Amino acid sequence: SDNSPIDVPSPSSSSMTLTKDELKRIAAYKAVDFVKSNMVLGLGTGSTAKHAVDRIGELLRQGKLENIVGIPTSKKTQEQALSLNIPLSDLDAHPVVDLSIDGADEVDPRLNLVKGRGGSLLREKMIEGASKKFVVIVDESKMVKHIDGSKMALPVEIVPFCWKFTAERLRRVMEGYGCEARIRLGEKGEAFVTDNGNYIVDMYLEKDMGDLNLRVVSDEILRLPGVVEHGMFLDMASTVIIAGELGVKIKNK
Ligand code: ABF
Repeated sequence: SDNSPIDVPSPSSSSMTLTKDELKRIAAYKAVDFVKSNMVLGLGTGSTAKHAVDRIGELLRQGKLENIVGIPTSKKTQEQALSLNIPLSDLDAHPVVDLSIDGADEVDPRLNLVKGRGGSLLREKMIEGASKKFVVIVDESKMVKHIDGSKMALPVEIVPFCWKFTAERLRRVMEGYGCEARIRLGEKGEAFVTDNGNYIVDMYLEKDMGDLNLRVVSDEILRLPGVVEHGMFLDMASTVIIAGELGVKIKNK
C-alpha cells in the first residue's frame, strides 16, 4: 500500500502542530505494530528508534508481547534494552533476524537510505542486512530526492590506523562530486570512536551523485583498504514509515 495515509489524527490548527519528537514517536509506534510474539528483533539506534525500543519494552511488561529476543545495533541501545528487561542476543546465536526497526538520516523515493549520523552504521548494516524485514521510521524531514549527502554528510567508518591517508583516498574517490572529507569529532574535540573502536569520516558533497551511480560509488568506497563500511543502505529497507503533519504514510518496496 504505497503512500496510504492512515489513522493518525491531523492537527486542525497550528496550535496543535506536532513536534518532531512526537512525529518520531508516531512512526515508531506504527512500526511496532509489525512486532509479534516469538520474534527475533533488530533494535535500532537514535532518537526515533529509541521510541520503538521503549514501546517494545512496554508491551513486554504488559504481557502483550512474549518471547522476544532483541539484537541491539549499538551499545547505547543495548543499555536501553537492558533497562527495559528486553532479552538480548546477537547475530552469532541468531543469524536470522525476523524484523529490524531503525531510523535513518535520509530516505530517497526508492527507499535507499543514508544512515550513520548516530555513528552505529556498521552494526546496523550487519543486523538489518540479516533481517527478513527492515522497517525504517522517520519524520517527513528525512525524505530527499537523492541520497547525495549534500543535506548531511555521507558517513564512512574507517580504521584508526593512518586515518588521514584513508580520508584523503576517500576524498579522491568522491572528488567529482565536490567532496570535503572531515574526521568526526567527539564532545571534547578528539576523534569520535565508534562501538567497534573505529573512526568516522563524514563526506560532505557539493553535487548530487544521481540515482544510477550509487552502487558504483558504494563499491569504490568499499574497495579502499582502511574502509570498514559506509552509511549508504542501498536496497535494504522493506518498508518506510513517514510521520508528517498530515498523518502517517507507509511506503513498501
Ligand atoms: C540511527 O540513528 C542512524 O543510522 C541514523 O543515523 C540515526 C537517525 O537518528 P534520529 O532518529 O535521532 O534522527 O538509526
